[in-house]
Amino acid sequence: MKNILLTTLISAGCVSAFAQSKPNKIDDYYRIITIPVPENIKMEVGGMQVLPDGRLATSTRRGEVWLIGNPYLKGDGKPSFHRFAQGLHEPLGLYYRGKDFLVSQRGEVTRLEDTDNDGVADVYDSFTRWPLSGNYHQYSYGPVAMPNGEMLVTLNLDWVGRGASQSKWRGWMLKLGQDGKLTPWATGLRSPSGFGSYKGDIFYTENQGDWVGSGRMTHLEKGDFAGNPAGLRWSKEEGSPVKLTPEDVPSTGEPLYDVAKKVPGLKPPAVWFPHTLVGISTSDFKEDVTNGAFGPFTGQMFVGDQGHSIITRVDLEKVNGVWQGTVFPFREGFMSGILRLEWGLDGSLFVGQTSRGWSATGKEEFGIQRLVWTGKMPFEMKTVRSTPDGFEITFTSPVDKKTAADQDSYKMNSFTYRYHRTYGSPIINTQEVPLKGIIVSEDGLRVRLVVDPAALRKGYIHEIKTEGVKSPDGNNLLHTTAYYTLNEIAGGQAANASQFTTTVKAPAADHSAHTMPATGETAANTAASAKRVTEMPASWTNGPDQVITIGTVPGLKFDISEIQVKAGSKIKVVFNNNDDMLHNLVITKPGTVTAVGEAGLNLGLKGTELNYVPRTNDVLFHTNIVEPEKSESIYFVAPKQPGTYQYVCTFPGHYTLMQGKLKVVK
Ligand SMILES: [Cu+2]
Repeated sequence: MKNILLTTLISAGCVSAFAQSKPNKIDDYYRIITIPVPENIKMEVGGMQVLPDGRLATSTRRGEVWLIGNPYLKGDGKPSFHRFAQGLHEPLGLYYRGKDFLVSQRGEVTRLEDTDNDGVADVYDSFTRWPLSGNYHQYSYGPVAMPNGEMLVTLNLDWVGRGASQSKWRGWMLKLGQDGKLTPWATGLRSPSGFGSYKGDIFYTENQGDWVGSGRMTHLEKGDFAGNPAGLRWSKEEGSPVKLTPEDVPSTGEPLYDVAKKVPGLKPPAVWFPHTLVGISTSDFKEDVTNGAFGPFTGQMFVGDQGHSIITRVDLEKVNGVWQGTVFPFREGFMSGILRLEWGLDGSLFVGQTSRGWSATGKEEFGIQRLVWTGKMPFEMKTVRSTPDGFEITFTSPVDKKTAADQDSYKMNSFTYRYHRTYGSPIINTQEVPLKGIIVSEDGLRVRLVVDPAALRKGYIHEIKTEGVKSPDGNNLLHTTAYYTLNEIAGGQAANASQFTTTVKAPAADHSAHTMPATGETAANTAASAKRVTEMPASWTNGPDQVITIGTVPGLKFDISEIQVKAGSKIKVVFNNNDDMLHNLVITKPGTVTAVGEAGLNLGLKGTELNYVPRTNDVLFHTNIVEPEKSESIYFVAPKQPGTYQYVCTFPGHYTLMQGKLKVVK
């Protein structure tokens, strides 16, 4: 069940392509190995590092530091667990310096040392500290070491129904010297749990929220402002390299890339992780420095996702001095929410996990797993690169030239998000990117997709689907979607039509009919609105017969699990979203809740526009997506047929947990 769900999620609606393929399972290439944790240890991983002697050190949300022996499960296959420190306040980062550890606590970085060599820390020194407001959302991350010996910490914003910086340097990345001195580096951060260096530059990952339309990864140079203005409150403080003030940042709803043209210092992301299409909450990332021990992706990045329990793959390139590139789905099916990634000494990847009291697709409360390459070459898109007139895809092994030259093997769209104070953003400005020509290389390793340069849009995510491309022995690609964030268009030689392997026939007319059918969709939305009546019908002169209030609570739950109504009675449902993420409320026919939830998952690019409510007769009534701290009321007449109906949140990834029963009685 879980595997089916996740495969569907990753392929984002291309299930049929998978169904026709020969069996080609990710397990054959990348295997997940679970490290067994004794029952009495709550290993909610917040920080993780591999020690030079092969042991794995972790810090946990419960305030402990553990040293795990034999994490590779050699010999008798049993790991050992040794508690090195305890009593810390939610340490979400850990760094081993040879003779001591630095760990983040909420309010400081603490130095831990074992001076009497009994294997337990006896020194707990305050290395550096910062003020706290007491807000639950003031997570503190790091230190993360840079190749030049410098260290970085980041401080999460408070959550007060929106992001806020209630104490100094919240929303900032700071450099941390070996002397404990903190130097502000950049701000605009909201929830920066993943950061570090990539090819010498500093990057961090961000989660959807207010001012953040979708997950993203941003290159942070000194003085950059990454988008959430709460931290700008401190930009006038001594030592701040940031010049912007909160008043400089307009909430217009234009794409961030366009606003950045008018607001110097605002930094567009290097890549977007389209929300629900490739994860919902990006976390740690690691550059592949394994020289091939982890497969064919050396030099690329692997990125964790907390909410969807997946790892994605990011391939960056620098075009005109600006970082940009592609997000690919990579591996799903981890046991809990992924927070930390670390390379093992053998080039495998340790995956530190915690649900953190929220919830994740992987249902366990916590876990440590190791992802191992089996040595078999996965058939994947390896890179996607910008060209003056489109994109060039490189594959990990040669393609079948016939399917690779077939125009129906590909589909391209571009879209973006709003930059505004609101929580999240729908997908906006979706446009098809029609193909003009295809050039398949002689060796079958590269395919150039040529489009009209006017169809390329800077600042937009270009979704590239390659569902029809097969290997010479008839296998499909393991993953058939790439999301390329196009900040700059590469220079070089435009393709000449004489080079085309395939010249695409009748591009616009034929394709637009079955790709993003704006007109058909709109009609369907109007029809669906009968299921969402937000004003009390005029005929209800005595008001509703029953008013039901349903709220949300953290951990993907409604605050009531069962409601009872009389058949045919007039009902008002008040849906209050008290949680800090997006939810809806969808009432379904008996026995259809799973099908409706899965259909919501499979809406792909259309999802946000439809509020993740699939157009099916199984949906009786629904709200739209409701932002945190907002409310929506709907009015309907309860079904005449008694029975157990259900209500569910169809926001992708929520439906397996967010369900309740609507009992209709006579
Ligand atoms: Cu939900």
